Amino acid sequence: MRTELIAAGLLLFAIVGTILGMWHLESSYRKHDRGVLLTAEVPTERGWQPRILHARIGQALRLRLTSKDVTHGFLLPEFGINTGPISPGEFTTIEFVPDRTGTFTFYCNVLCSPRHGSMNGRLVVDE
Ligand SMILES: [Cu+2]
Repeated sequence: MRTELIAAGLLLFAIVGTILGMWHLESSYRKHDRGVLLTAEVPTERGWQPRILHARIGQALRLRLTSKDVTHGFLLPEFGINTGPISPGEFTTIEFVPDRTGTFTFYCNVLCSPRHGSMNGRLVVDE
């Protein structure tokens, strides 16, 4: 009887452990999914896609940046973010927590094309 109780206890422990493990794995996948993919192309093509980003004050914003054509760079001066060069096909991930609301302009800061000067977008941070 005592052996059966121990066996049942171990089985229950294994089942609960497996369920908790799967739940943890799934929630960590979800966390990695949270980022916004931001792609760069010279402005005669599409420029930044998306051109407008939305975030909430106090909540981490994760951006995965990549380029579809030539080397670009991402500069968001109000939050002190400068990725440096982003080569075509490579990914750079940045994460930061906006500490104020407003609309902020981000730029390409690598001379990428004759239309480089118009390659910008907006980050809108809401309450
Ligand atoms: Cu540029």
